[in-house]
Amino acid sequence: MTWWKNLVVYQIYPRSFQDSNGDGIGDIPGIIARLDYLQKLGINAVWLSPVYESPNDDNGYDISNYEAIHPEYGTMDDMDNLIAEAGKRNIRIIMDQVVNHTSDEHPWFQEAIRDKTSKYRDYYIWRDPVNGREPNDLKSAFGGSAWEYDEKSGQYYLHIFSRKQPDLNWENKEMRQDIYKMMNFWLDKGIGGFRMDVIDLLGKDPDQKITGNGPKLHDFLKEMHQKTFGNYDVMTVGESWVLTPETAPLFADEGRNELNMMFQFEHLMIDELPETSKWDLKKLDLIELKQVFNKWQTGIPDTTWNSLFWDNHDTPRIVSRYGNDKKYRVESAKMLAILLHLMKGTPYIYQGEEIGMTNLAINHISEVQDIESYRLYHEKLAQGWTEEQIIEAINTKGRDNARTPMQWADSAKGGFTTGTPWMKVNSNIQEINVEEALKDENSVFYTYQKLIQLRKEHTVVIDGAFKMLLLDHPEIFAYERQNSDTTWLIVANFSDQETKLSLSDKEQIVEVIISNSDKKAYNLKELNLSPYETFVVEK
Ligand code: TEU
Ligand code: CA
Repeated sequence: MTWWKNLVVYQIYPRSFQDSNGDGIGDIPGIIARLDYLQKLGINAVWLSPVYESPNDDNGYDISNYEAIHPEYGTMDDMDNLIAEAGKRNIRIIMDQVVNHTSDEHPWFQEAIRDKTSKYRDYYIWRDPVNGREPNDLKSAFGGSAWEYDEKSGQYYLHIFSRKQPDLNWENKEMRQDIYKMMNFWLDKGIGGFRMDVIDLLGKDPDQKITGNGPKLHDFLKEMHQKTFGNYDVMTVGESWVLTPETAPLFADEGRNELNMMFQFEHLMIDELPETSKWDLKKLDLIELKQVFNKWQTGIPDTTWNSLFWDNHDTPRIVSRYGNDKKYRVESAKMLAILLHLMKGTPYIYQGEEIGMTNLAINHISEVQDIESYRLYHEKLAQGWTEEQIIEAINTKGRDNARTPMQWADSAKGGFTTGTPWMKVNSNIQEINVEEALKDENSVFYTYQKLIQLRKEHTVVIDGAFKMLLLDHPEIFAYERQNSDTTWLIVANFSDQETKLSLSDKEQIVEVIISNSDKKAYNLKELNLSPYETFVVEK
């Protein structure tokens, strides 16, 4: 079954979606209360970021009990209720699965650290010191060494993320069986599938300093498929920051019996200087962006399915990043939506993207919530960056940009919570909020709604071949989708300047399928596009 090719997924970051009890923290009853809104938008699956028990060192990506709901988010009954209520609205719940690491407060790790001879010791990755120091120079994704010393046993444990996120040892068979059992616990609840966190790290060989795509990775994924989701009609999507068109099919090609699709991030890494980090900024080059999409749309086998996304809980808001969040916020947000949703693959919308929510501007480190930005701040200060430079980097690329409370009404109190929100609310809430968006038939919301509808009504959106046009044009992003009976042309002026263009030798008037202008038709011979103007027509 490939039902997941036909739908659009909506990602919920529960902490910031909807609070129901006034503690300022989003929760599961809050999500249930907003299901009608999601149904109106038209999505048919929700990817729910972690709601499990967690000390929240990394906002839930550090799990201390995989089979319990964090009391902040509600109870297991609430969760069952969410699955059922969503099901009534034809929405399936995709659970976030973090199986590369647990929290250091997980009972397995607690046992492992308490008793060196416990069977749980080997559920994690321990090494003796080398010359009185860390076993090697592997770095944590959040800065500093990936090895943490445990005084009591005189050994180091591995943590690719924070030291409160010890890596699981996938070489240990019993550990793997325990994880599979836990995954089946969720599958038996009738969930719609899994989003697998940092899935490429499972086969790591830390002694060789191999983290991503290690030698046993695909054996583990095949085993996981066979023991868990392979036995259910669910969808799976894996996350990998180092994916290439060559490695994607290894995870997601139809015959592989591993995952259904992968998240790759190449299109979101081209505004940084090559071989540096996400904090070293570079201006977006549209031609480069088009090359990346072209590569992923045409450079992988037909049997490997793409996922499509601009935003998630780790990345800045796309309208602030590749669009224009000031004068042309609405136009550019619609442009970005149209360009992405009509490519080949399953689109994902991150909460708030559908109303064009923007980045957050902070002035001071005390306003930062995210562990990654917090660690960065101290690391860069030590390296001699000025405070201003760091705050600017955080405002541009920090993860908090995506994590501000959902803007439901013209004040947080009117929508997200009746209490004090757990994190800063964006100051543009009066102008950008769901209530306003629903009232305005020209809002970004209705463009997303229509795109979702088009996918349901026109197979060309799902199975049409992709052909990039005008690859070397510095302002235009244009492509075609074509199947046996239909050809769609998608054209965007990806710039804040007026742009003239001709796409036909003769007069050719074509009717609009969707656009961000009020024109009903376009003459392909003579196009005069205003900033960010985007249209789709049948040829
Ligand atoms: O993210 C994977 C990951 O590699 C991130 O650290 C990413 O590099 C960073 O967010 C970019 O700024 C996943 C989750 O999506 C993220 O929220 C978690 O922090 C991380 O795994 C650890 O579980
Ligand atoms: Ca709450």
